[in-house]
Amino acid sequence: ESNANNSKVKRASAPTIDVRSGMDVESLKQAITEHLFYQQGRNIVNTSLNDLYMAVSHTVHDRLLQHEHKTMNAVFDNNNVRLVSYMSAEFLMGPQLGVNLIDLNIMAEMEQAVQELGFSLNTIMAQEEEPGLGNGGLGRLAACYIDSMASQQIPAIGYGIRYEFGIFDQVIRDGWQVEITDKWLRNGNPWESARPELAVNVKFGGHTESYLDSNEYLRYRWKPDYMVTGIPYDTPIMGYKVPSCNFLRLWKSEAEESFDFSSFNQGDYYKAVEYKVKSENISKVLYPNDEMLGGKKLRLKQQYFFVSCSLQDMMNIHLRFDGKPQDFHKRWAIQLNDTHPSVAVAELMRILVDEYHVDWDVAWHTTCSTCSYTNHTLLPEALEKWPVGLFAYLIPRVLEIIFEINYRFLKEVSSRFPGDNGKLSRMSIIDESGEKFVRMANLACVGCCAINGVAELHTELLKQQILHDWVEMFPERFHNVTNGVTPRRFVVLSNPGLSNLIIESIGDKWPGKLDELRKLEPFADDAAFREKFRSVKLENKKILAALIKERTGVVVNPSSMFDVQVKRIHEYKRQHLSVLHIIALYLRIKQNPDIDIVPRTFIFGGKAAPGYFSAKLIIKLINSVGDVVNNDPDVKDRLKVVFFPDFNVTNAQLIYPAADLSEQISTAGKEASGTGNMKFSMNGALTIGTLDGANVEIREEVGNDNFFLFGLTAAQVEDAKRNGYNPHFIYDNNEELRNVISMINSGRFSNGDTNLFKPITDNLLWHDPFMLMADFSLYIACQDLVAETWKNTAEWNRMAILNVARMGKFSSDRSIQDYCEKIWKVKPFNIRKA
Ligand code: F58
Repeated sequence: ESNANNSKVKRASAPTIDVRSGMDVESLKQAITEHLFYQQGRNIVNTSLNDLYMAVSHTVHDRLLQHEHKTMNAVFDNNNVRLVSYMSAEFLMGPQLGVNLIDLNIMAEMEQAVQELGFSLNTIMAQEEEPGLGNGGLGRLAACYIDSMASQQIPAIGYGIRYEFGIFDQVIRDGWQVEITDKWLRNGNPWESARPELAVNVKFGGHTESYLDSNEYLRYRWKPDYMVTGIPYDTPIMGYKVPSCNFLRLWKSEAEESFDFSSFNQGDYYKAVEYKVKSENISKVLYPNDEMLGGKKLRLKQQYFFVSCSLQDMMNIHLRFDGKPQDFHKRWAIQLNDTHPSVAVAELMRILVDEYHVDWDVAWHTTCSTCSYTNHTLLPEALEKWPVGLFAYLIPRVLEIIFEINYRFLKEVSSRFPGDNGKLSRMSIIDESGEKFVRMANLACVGCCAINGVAELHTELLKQQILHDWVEMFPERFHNVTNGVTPRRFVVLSNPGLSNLIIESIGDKWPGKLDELRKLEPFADDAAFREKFRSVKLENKKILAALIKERTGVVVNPSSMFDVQVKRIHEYKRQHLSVLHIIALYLRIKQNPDIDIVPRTFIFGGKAAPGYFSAKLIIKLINSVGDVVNNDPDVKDRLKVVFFPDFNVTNAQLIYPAADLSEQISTAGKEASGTGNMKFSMNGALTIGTLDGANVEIREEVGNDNFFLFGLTAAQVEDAKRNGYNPHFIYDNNEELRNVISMINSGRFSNGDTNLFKPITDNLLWHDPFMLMADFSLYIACQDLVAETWKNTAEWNRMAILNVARMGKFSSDRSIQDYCEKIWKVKPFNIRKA
């Protein structure tokens, strides 16, 4: 009683405290303390670090919800707003607490609040287990884009799958990758809210029937074998220093209740349980393949499940605005992140035609006007196709609709290109060259009003190569939108030292308007500024060095050049080309131990798909070379090789700021864009790279003199292939290359085992599909130039500062503006003015 009275008295004397939305230190402290008690049942004196992390995050989440609520009210009050639906099977979000504090502009207040409670914010932030719901670039791009849409005040929802297990955790045992299940939800997730009242059902299996409706129209209905319920989980996505807050809606699959003990399970308990397991399995795990996709039935179920849930949800929202079903495209612009959600084209047709009885032609116009498709790869083996039989078995009505779309489309092709049977069979949605497949890229190209690549070179190659027929048919559909990354996460949050230095020099507008960084250019010639820049980098390298020691046991020298390649492990990305360079340097030292050589620390990180043998062997090779080089007294610590385990967004945030040299060395024409390349440059690393993906545009922006270019061009790669490329000939004529390969084959890095790395060296000598042999000498020469440049510290830092200053183009804010103008025709919606 007296306590309650006391607190009343207290409140009356401190009227400024607002536990739910106050942004001042006192309100934050009180909110944390209350969450700690009422949600976690703890006091500040007996709290665990995780309970404290939960309380701090709930405190921030409360504030986000206020913004989300206001944004959605303003949007739903306005009948003329077109919303964006970003559909993606992956969202590689990374930790949430830090970015949300930056977006809300309360980092300093929270630091102080937590400190006054006796803790450090960094320790609390380190507690967060990141949602790794993506493989690599494609999933991370989706995360950057929903950040930028909120910051640009574009009303948008990200739609995807709430995988219970995200991308596996990687540990290294005896130099090999071992995969561990990612239990990211084990300690709870304070950022999401389940919305069971918005659940929807998705049909699977069974058969279709025709019937006559009350107007005597012939209609079809789908009698499924079973249904699965999708439960949405929402995570607020705050804009940077603006009041707009969107959300990410991820679907979890559950058994549909009425089916549980329905007639088909009547009295059969085990069958009912089996059905429950089968339903929950759909959103259980993310497929960890970063390029090739096997014809896995569960993967197709995942795709259809989240697409159907999302479209039903979007239709519900549309109808709530009093829209007519056929006006769906006026309410929504859908962006398909690769072909993974491209079944949306057929599913939207099914909803319009079967469920809302819209005429086919009207529905087709609505569908095509709604959907757009982004392609992320030129590698033919990565183009998705599904056996027709699997489609028929899982989603029979959707397949019928695809057949109908295809029939009508092929009629159009033959009338436009009479007699061109080659074109007809290449453009058909159904591949009939052998076993029949549904080609998902073709479905997307038929049913989307816009198709885009992710960098200029990539878009050009798309038009010349895999989508050539489509350009001839629909030239107006093609666009380029060069990728971008969010500077809030990858500079402001990851690199506070650099951010503060930039703010001191040019003010604090740049994180929301990255072109402002141009104002840094004059500072490149200012020796005092260069010195501060160098010292920020050195501090970042010390932090990374400590972490490397902790995670790998290897001691590295922070003043050596940090030469970094972090990305998924793949032959086309050529991590092994960098290994050949390391061995070449090692050989130079062995041949002449007193040689003057620039001290370097080679840092690798990245996951290999669990079934990708060659990629896993490359990881083993990196670790094996490291074991020898790091422990050879002749090297005198001048070279160190580190494989940083479990590369993820959290680790990335510590790695980019500490890099001196960024390795972007894919075979020209193979990397669609790359986005790590942008994150490195923004943090003041220089790039050594090929003319591939967005490297081309990065070099254009930073200037040829501030970029280390080497290697064949995409056109030269194609020419060499056409003219009979002979890697062994190159090997025979290059002594350094021969010595490098012989050293691997001698068993020097494999305890005398001369067979372990044979699959790699044999492949290079006899096939070399990614042309390492062709680029080897050019790469080595370029690396020698890098080393020469490094010796001139002032010059190196001048170049690095110019890289930072010229990265404006690569903010994902610019990419989103491009999508808005070229593709979505959507304008920012200012909720304050609404
Ligand atoms: C990547 N693709 C591209 N796919 O390789 C990269 O060049 C580009 O910058 C990035 O997309 C963003 O546009 C990529 O990450 C995947 O991870 C897929 C996951 C699902 C299976 C197929 C590959």
